[in-house]
Amino acid sequence: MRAPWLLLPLILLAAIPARAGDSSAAEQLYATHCADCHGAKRLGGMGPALLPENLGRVRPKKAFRAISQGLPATQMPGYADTLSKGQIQALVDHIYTPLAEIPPWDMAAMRTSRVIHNAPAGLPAKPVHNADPMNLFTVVEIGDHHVTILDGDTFESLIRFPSRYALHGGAKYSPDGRFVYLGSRDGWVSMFDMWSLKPVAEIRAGINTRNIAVSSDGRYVMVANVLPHTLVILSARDLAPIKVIPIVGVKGKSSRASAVYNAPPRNSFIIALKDIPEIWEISYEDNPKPVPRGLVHNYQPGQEEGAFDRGPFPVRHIRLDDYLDDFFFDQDYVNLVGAARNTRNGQVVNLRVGRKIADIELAGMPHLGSGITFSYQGRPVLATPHLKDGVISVIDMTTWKTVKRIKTLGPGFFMRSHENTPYAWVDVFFGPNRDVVHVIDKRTLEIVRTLKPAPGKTGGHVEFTADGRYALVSVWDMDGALVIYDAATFEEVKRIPMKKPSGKYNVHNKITYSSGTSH
Ligand code: DHE
Repeated sequence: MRAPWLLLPLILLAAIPARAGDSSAAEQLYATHCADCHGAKRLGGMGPALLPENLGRVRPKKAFRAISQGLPATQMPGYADTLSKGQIQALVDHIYTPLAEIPPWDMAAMRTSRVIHNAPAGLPAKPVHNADPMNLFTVVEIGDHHVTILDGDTFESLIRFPSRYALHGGAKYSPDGRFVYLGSRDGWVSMFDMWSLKPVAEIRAGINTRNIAVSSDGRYVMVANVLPHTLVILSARDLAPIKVIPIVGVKGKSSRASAVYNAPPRNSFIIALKDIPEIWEISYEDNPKPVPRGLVHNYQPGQEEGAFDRGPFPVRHIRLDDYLDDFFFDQDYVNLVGAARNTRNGQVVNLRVGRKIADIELAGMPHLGSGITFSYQGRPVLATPHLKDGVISVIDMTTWKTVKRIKTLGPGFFMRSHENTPYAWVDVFFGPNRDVVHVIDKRTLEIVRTLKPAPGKTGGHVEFTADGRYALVSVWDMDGALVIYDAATFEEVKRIPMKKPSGKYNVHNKITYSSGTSH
């Protein structure tokens, strides 16, 4: 696979005087020192895009340090000897300034970006390794932008390869578990064959992407973008672009996508939107039912042709009374549950009737894909950490009432479990106790153990092996590790050094849509 982001050549030019706030001098500095690798318009090239939307998680101070000192383990050089502090600050200000117009990223741009590494027709008919293909893990290491494919029985790495810059969100698998699809914040989608251990194809489907989803029939990958305001449908066979759907609401306003998920029993993708109070459902069936354009409830039989979106990929708009840019589903994919923008409560939206059916007590925004569902005293419940409070909400999914709020040692990002374990594991991601992981008994909703995988280093994101016997926890540090615990005794079994491992995704748990993990 091509190296993900290379070289920012150091061009020793006479210093251009610039102070913070002097935009034309900053543009000139950018053109001289950065444009070769990061693109003339900051949209990325061999280096990542340098737009506020893409830099969201990098603080300006860190960007200042990166420009001054370079970035270890990459080919980004330091400019402290070439540029003055004022010039570096001017560059920092420049890259945090939004572009005046959202640049287009159309089919032509996508096609130009597409790389076929190994054509699907030439791939082997069976795995080239002896590991159980159903118990493999894709582990994303964001520290140095690599991916490890891990054997879930031996906990040995089968391959470690460079990824695109800043992969984010869950890795998604083809329904048979053979191919893994990875999305990067910069809009790259990469497809990797877990049987031959070879990359298949890559495409840049957006300038800034939220996440991707794969259809249950294994034919399509949908990409949800922030920049531009589009959804993109790709062929899951080789990432050929099929359709770009502009995100424009019933009132004509465009929106950033928040997330896309596959809804298996519905044969559709469900999309949450950031700037318009709507949820979209897009069927990927061959002969989808026509969907009324605009409001779900406002059509009459006999309306003229143009009133219906007859597909393919027709957009069903579900209107809401508040923004809902974060949700997950019940196990039947009938209801979706999410936090409302007002941050005081959550909403339950029933996909059959196409409207909100309940408000729930879900203050504060959980991180997307953070929660799980399980059975508690014979009732289906959902449990989710909150991004801002040290608490887990457990909510009855029949009455939508809170069953319990479990206090933790700090706000968490991810909660995970498995059908074969009575325990749910949740990290504490923020605050002085960010190095601990709690184990909660699903039968009593009590914390029964608090683990500290690496004192002083953030511990987070748990995923189980296919049989639920082992729990894998990340130590989020450049000098980090994947720590494997026996899920029944909580004893450490193995520790594999890794560079800031973030998410890890088990093939079986993902393709069976286990209730203990994200979908
Ligand atoms: Fe994530 C999943 C959004 C910050 C690591 N994150 C997701 C998903 C969304 C999302 C929409 C679901 C994708 C899916 O499953 O396909 N994340 C957001 C945010 O809005 C937020 C709060 C701000 C932002 O920067 O966009 C955010 N996320 C982070 C981080 O700071 C994390 C910890 C580090 C990082 O890589 O940026 C982070 N997000 C993750 C991970 C997943 C994820 C590891 C996949 C979890 C899983 O098990 O499926």
